[in-house]
Amino acid sequence: MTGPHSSTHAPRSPNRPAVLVARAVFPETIERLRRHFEVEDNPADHIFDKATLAAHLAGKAGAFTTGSERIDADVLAENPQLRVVANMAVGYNNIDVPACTARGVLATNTPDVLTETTADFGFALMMAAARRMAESERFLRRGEWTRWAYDMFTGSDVHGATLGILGMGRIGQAIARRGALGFGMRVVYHNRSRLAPEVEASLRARYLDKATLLREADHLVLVLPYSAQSHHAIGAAELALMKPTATLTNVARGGIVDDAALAAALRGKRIAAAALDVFEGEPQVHPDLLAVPNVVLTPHIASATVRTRRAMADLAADNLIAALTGERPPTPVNPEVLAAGGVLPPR
Ligand code: 8YV
Repeated sequence: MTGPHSSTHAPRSPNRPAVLVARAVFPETIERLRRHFEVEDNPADHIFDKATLAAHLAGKAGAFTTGSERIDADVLAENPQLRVVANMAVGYNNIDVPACTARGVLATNTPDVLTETTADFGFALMMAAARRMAESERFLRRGEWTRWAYDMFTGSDVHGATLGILGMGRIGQAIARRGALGFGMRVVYHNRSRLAPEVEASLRARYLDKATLLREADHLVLVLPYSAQSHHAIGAAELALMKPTATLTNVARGGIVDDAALAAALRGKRIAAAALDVFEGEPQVHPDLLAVPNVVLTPHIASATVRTRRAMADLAADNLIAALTGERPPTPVNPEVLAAGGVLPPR
């Protein structure tokens, strides 16, 4: 939706804004930002703890962040000069947006550019859980495959099954489309707000209350944003409502699922299988999840194609450059800051 729009001939001035690029990113992204800003980058890709992040932000008007940097009220208070936080992610639960807004700091994210890529991966994970791909591959690698058997790694069908989607935003809708149109699935969903009838019709999706969704889904996929409200949206009580043959896939955020409760449900065959790309406290993974066989575990890579990661970096850079050069950033999270005229330094 956006592309790099920088000039190679941007004027150099000692008064150029300073920005921090908090994690290693594409060298081309750094080069582009250097045409506009004094850039402190992090090629060694250190993960900054809170105090170190706050210290590196000293004197910076902008921050290029990822999900691993927490921009909270303390970090903002230590850096009153900060004007823009451009997050290279669609999710922004690492940023205290109300605190940003209160200080006139613009936050931006990278929606749309990762929708289809993330939906591909969510669908692949769901299929992997249903058809026991990771579990059977580990069995083969252990040298345990000595003969065919009629019931070896029998899973459950994806085609024609009921696909349940919790969180029907852009990525949820892209997964629904794959299920309905590609695999003949019956799509049911729950979301804070119900989709317009014509959107429901195009996705062949039926709205259900959350408990009914949990009861009806053969394959439940979580694609909702993380917030205090969605913390442990799937815990022991919710897992108890699911079919014993069901699978659960999470490509949203750690913390939406109670990982300890899920591990217990998988161990007890309360549900058949799960597939997780995100974890509470990642990159740590709950040891009980590592110990159960019927779960596919991937290291938060749903958006990880070369093209999409590049598009995310480009969009985060578009936002940072626009916000600090008097243009309207393409994807603000708190546009009320722009409306209040709060973000831009005097030109
Ligand atoms: C990112 C994501 O890889 O966009 C998001 O919200 O979770 C992933 O695509 C990760 O957050 C890095 O910033």
